Order: sequence, then structure tokens, then C-alpha cells
Amino acid sequence: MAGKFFAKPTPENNDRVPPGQYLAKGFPVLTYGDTPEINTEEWQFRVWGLAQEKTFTWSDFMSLPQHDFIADFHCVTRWSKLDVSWRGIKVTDFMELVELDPSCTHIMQHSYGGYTTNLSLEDFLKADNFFAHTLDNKPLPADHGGPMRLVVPHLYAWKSAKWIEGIEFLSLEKLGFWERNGYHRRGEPWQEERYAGL
Ligand SMILES: Nc1nc2c(c(=O)[nH]1)N[C@H]1C(S)=C(S)[C@@H](COP(=O)(O)O)O[C@H]1N2
Ligand SMILES: [Mo]
Repeated sequence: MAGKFFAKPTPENNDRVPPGQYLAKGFPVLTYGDTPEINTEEWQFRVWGLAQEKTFTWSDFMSLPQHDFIADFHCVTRWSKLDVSWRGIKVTDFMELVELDPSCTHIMQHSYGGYTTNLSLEDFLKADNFFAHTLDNKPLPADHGGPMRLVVPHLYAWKSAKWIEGIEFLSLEKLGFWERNGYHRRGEPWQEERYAGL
């Protein structure tokens, strides 16, 4: 697999590349289906289920603290990209605006276009997770999930929903799009949690 698009890990970064992964030289785009085109004025974000239902606008997100993030990105199709440079809003900061029912244990991410992916509440509330609107100091391109995506660095990248439009809060684990189609319910790359039932 090494060559034009992929590189073997080097001794310097080897301990940051999970088993079975290669380093991508660029930043590949991986999308199932069409790329939705949404501008920041029409973009909305809704929370519902076991949280008081609320809709947020782009400016609601912009008025939250903004941070730079450097995070590694691991796609289950075996490419990884180290040190991706993003800017956005911490999930934990956003969640201060959400009134969560104590019975909530899981969440579902919902995207424009219909993509879904699930997380346990614990995996969603990790301090390192963030909503990203900027990549390499430029507005997040549509093919990488702009105007806004979630980034969950500690799990395989299919858990980082592009074009995110809402979170459904749940008291049981529901499965998202890839999880219903044979992928692992959690997807931790260091444990190689690639497929369900393995
Ligand atoms: N809405 C949506 N989010 C998505 C996907 C998708 O097809 N639709 N693909 C997932 C997968 S499999 C990966 S690897 C990453 C890829 O992100 P990128 O295209 O920015 O590299 O987005 C994830 N989020
Ligand atoms: Mo992926």
C-alpha cells in the first residue's frame, strides 16, 4: 500500500499509528452518497430526545469559546492522517447549553443527507471531542463536512459526522448507518474495533 498516496509509518510516528493503518499523504475525502451544500445562514443544529428540545444557529455556536485542535484521524479503510489542524467548539462547552435527562446513556449523531452514527454518552462527552468549522485555517470545505462537523479523535473517523445537524439523546444504544451495516458499535482504533461481532 505504500507509494504515491500512502506512506509506511516512520520510527518517529510509529507509536501514533494504530495497528493495520497506513499514513495518507493528503487528506482523503470519504463520503457515502452526495455532498450536501449548506451555508452558515441556513445551517441549524437541533438537540432532541432525552434533552430539552432546542435549535441552535450558526451564531449561537460562534458565540461559544473557539479553540484550535490538533488531532489524529483514523479511517477504518486503513488510512490515517496525523496532526490534522482544526478550529471549533468543544463538545463539553456546547453541552453546557443542553438540559440533559439523567436517564440518557447514548446518543445518535444526525447529518444533513441522512447519515447517522452512534456513540455512548461517555464517548460523546470526552474532553477532546469538538465541532469543527475550520480546517488548516480555512472554512471547512463541503467535502470534509463543512460548514460544521463533529470530530471524535479517539474513535475511527466514521464516528465523526460531517454536515452535522443534530444530536438525539437516548436511553439505549441505537445503531447508526455503518453500525447497522456490519461495522463495530464503538470503533476504537487501537483495539481494531472494525467490524461487528469480531
Ligand atoms: N455525513 C457523513 N459523515 C461522515 C461520512 C459520510 O459518508 N457522511 N463518512 C465518515 C467516514 S467513513 C470517514 S473516514 C470520515 C471522513 O472524513 P473526510 O472525508 O473529511 O476525510 O467522515 C465520516 N463522516
Ligand atoms: Mo472511514
